[in-house]
Amino acid sequence: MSSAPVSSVHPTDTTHASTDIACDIFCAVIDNFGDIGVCWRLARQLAGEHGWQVRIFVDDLHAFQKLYPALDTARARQTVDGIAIEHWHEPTHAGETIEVADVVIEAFGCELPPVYVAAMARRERAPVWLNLEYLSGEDWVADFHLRSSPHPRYPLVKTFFFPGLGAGTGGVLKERTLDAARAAFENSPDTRAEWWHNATGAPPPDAGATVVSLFAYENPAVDSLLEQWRDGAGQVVLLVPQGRISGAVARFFGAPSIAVGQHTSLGNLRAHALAFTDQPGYDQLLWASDINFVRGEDSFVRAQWAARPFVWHIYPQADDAHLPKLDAALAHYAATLPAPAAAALSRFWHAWNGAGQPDWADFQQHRAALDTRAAQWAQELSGVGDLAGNLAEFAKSQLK
Ligand code: TRH
Repeated sequence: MSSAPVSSVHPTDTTHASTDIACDIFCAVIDNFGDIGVCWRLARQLAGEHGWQVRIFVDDLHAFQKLYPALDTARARQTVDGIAIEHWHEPTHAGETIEVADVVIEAFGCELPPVYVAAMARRERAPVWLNLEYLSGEDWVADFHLRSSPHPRYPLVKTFFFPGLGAGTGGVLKERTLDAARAAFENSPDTRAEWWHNATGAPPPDAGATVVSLFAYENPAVDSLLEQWRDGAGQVVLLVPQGRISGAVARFFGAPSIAVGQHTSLGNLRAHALAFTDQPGYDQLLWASDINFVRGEDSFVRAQWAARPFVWHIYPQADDAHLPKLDAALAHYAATLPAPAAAALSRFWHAWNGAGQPDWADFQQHRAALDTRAAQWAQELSGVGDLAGNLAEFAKSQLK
């Protein structure tokens, strides 16, 4: 699917840019797309909006290529969109020639190569060393954000940079051009019609239909939800980018798979299989939908900026460590929702994360309140500030 140019998000506003700051980002892909998804977005913002010279070390170019199809997975080194990309062979490799940047970001606690850390210690001026943590809406995050810890052997200090959903945290990533890109998409019937044509081969559905995008891990609740959509009173148009839940959706329709670009229907449910796109294309999918099912970290954030109701399939952790994070996000997101709508949202999110069966009618009866809250929350979250901007400001204060 090609992205309509009017609504793509490219961070190219370099007002107040500082081209003299070099930044290295180290990214180890644990699984899926969130690790590289966040790092790539951050890299593009630091380069495009702040004018930094950015280099990313990433250990999985195949995962990266899914988000950025022009990437050459065979190359050890390449430059795309002005950003240098190194295929990182953990744990010792640190590029052909070790050149330590002014700002060094280790993403999600990945270990920096020991030779690189030793070179950081030898550098005339120690770099600003940041550990970019995973996002959580929990209250403790504000207390730990920007805490630092001295290296046990070297004269180096590492600072913990915590994304978050509330005041006093690092916030979440938001490109300067994002709101304008969304408005352009929403306000142009031609752009939306072109999007539907490119993504699904079909025109936009009738205004009365509910358009749902579905990006999720394997989920035992999906059959129940598909049944409710099939048997429900209103028409549901389901958009499923290729991924871990695609097989279950196809099986519900009695097929082993649904080819990209194909659609299938049962009762009041019509499902379209979509290609996995680049990141700007994924934003457009969120904007084309009324309700978005998202997962992990980055799509969870993008759904919030899309300002529509969403359902979060949180990344499951051992010992249910993810459940307090789910509730913390709900506490922020549902804070000013009327109590019955907040309770329905909480029930639905919990059911989608393993506790009970999702009740679509219960969710839908609060749609007006959920729609209003989604737009309001996007405004509130903007108040925390964009993560790339917050990070750049902190780093610059340390470089003075
Ligand atoms: O893929 P995720 O589940 O990623 C992660 C990882 O599992 C990670 O290890 C874990 O720690 C983290 O979640 C919490 O979900 P996420 O974070 O939403 O990343 C998906 C990325 O893929 C996001 O940048 C959006 C992008 N995307 C596209 O670019 N095109 C698409 O078509 C789709 C569906 C997604």
